[in-house]
Amino acid sequence: MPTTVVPSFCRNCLAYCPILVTVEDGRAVKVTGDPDAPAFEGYTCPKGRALPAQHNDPARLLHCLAGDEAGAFRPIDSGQVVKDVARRVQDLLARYGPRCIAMYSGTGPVSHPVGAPLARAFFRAVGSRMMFSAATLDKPAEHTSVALHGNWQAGLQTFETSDTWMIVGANPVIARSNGGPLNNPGARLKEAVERGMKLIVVDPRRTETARRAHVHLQLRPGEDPTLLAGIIHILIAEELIDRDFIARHAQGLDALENAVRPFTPEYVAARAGVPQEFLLEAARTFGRGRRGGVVCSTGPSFATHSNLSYYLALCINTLCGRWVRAGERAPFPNVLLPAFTPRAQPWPPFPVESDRPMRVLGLSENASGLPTAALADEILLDGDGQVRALFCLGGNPVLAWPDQLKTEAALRKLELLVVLDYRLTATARFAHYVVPPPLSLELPATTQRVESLKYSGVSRGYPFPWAQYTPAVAQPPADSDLLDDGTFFFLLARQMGLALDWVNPRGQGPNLEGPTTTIPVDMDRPPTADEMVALSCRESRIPLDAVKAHPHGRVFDLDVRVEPREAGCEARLELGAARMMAELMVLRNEDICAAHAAYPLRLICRRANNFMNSVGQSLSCLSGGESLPPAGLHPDDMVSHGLVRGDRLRIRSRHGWMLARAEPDASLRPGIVSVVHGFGDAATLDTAARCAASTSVNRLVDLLERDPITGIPRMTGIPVDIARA
Ligand SMILES: Nc1nc2c(c(=O)[nH]1)N[C@H]1C(S)=C(S)[C@@H](COP(=O)(O)OP(=O)(O)OC[C@H]3O[C@@H](n4cnc5c(=O)[nH]c(N)nc54)[C@H](O)[C@@H]3O)O[C@H]1N2
Ligand SMILES: Nc1nc2c(c(=O)[nH]1)N[C@H]1C(S)=C(S)[C@@H](COP(=O)(O)OP(=O)(O)OC[C@H]3O[C@@H](n4cnc5c(=O)[nH]c(N)nc54)[C@H](O)[C@@H]3O)O[C@H]1N2
Ligand code: SF4
Ligand SMILES: [Mo]
Repeated sequence: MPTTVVPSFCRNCLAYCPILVTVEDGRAVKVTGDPDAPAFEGYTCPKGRALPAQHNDPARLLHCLAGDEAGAFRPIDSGQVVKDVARRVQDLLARYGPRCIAMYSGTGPVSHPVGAPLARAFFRAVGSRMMFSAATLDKPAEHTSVALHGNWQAGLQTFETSDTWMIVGANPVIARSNGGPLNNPGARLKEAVERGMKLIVVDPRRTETARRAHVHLQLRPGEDPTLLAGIIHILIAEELIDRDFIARHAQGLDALENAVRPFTPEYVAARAGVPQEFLLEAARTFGRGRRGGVVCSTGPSFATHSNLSYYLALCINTLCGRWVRAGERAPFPNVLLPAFTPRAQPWPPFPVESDRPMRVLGLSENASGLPTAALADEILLDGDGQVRALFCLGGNPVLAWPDQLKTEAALRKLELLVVLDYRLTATARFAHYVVPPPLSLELPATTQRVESLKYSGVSRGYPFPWAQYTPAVAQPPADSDLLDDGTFFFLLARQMGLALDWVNPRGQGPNLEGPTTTIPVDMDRPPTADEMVALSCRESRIPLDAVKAHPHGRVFDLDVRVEPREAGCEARLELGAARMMAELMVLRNEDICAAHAAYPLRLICRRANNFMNSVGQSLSCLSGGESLPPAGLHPDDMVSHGLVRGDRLRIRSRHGWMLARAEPDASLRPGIVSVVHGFGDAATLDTAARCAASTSVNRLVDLLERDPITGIPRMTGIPVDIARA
């Protein structure tokens, strides 16, 4: 077969960069950026370029596996897996009812987003609400803050059109994350600064992003809510707020003003550990700017008071009136999502907690969904409603959930664990069945998933009408027996005699852009992956065929204008949510001098350019064969601990310990250890795995300090000590 070069896009992370794939005999052999894709300029990162290595990885699973009690696996036909799992699920349902069947979906579905709707449909069909996801260990406050504050239907002013921008605990240059542009973020940031944008970055590390900042607030980890309250104090005191916007669209200013009164610049600067003049400069720069936004990511999400940090960030946007107004071009007009009418009006707040409690940890189903932090305990606690079967859809709980040893105990206790993954991951090693899917380049996809990021928080996705479709460009390996995630759940449902329906998301919580439609799925034969893509785009603004006509993707010529507030709309953004005002008081009264003599350093996490969470460490082209995660330390801390670059380091928290590789990093605030998350293996299996297991940062994380609404544990600013191992 000849060699061809075909356009596609990378689905490793939610930037979905356009790529060119060189295909030989149906196999992907090379990936480069696609210079013909508008807006991305041929940009890719090492993970994208490693797609062929991932697809051709000798460790890739080509057949389903069945595990036995001793932890050994044997290949098994996919049809047999479907029959076995169906029988076991039916038996559990008959004995314990639907609540005993749960799902955890991780970041894997980013690579194949149209599988998840059928997984959810399966759960609806069996009557179980027990659908958990990585989103509640990631940025659950994106949802709770919107529930408490409300959201703006037309969206936040965009990075592209702003003259100030504040990024709190994100590093978009490396993570293509919330906070910055997705299309070649390094170049976009450089351009923005050159055209005069004043960037404000809040991060304990002078990151690749912070290097472009006008003001970098290199705060103590976890002091984000203090710092944001301080900024609000200054904005109000110096009258840098948009009183006209507030009067028309918000309420609760007096309560907020009172609650932030004790957060004086002196107090905040001392507590957060930043120079007072930097704090004042940041607030004034943002307040005096014409357009801009404050956005948060994992930094403040992993700290305590995460809902409050995100809430205060929304309050700053509202105080400064940074929401898109009537007559302006709508920043997120939907291309492959259905058309809607963006209006210059709020979606009102909604209840942040439901009256559906978990059995454990005092948590409930909440605006961010079901708290994954509670799932291990839900499995471990005997009794009515106990979770006994888990479907793990593209996730790696052993490395991603807090308290690794508890996670492993829970997975071991399950009566049925089905892991849908392409490798025998740390988690899959506990499975009764492992079902490998075709990989991304072997499946069709669209960029719709990135558009729907705006349904999680504010300012996410492409703020321009970009869309692309890719067919499958490579073939699954010869003689493989793979099931994509959607087909697996379809076959399982059919085997159990269930009918599925397809529902596409239309918004966040009760705030919908339009009515959701339910499409019955033809249960006679499994839909092909392309038919699933078509279902997801059934009501798209631009028909899928029109997007397919541009194989390199296209910025569509959509000029959707924001409509004014509707007559009769009473909705207001809430600046003084009682729960948040009370939490500000708690924050102010915290004993910040509480000593941690035995644990003098603070652990923070970060992403690395070569890995997507736990994916990539096993590919030598990305890891360089290194199995220990890098742990950055300020050079002074290296010296005082007698460490040199490359030393094996033992990091200990009150909960556990891990091994890492010491790296001097002058960009860090002194007193901090910055570890890349996602390394490791299962700790309670064989000896070989046990050595690797000690490199997971979740050995150090426990559930004692957790958010009262979302349950997300403290994963940054963890008191630790270090020693050479
Ligand atoms: N201490 C600490 N804990 C953390 C974090 C941290 O920084 N520190 N980060 C948190 C965050 S932000 C997140 S999002 C979570 C991550 O939580 P998870 O999503 O549970 O972990 P990942 O490592 O991203 O696992 C993704 C899995 O999907 C698989 N996969 C990839 N493509 C496909 C596909 O097409 N189909 C299927 N079925 N599987 C696929 C991969 O092989 C991989 O095993 O961890 C959280 N936990
Ligand atoms: N290359 C790469 N890209 C990824 C991923 C990956 O693993 N690798 N993972 C994807 C996923 S699942 C997610 S959720 C996103 C996450 O995207 P981001 O949230 O941008 O993740 P990071 O790059 O780790 O940036 C978090 C920053 O928070 C800082 N930080 C730590 N503690 C604190 C604190 O207490 N306060 C403040 N203000 N900052 C703090 C860290 O120093 C770090 O620079 O990235 C996605 N993209
Ligand atoms: S940033 Fe890297 S991993 Fe993410 S889509 Fe682009 S090439 Fe792929
Ligand atoms: Mo994440």
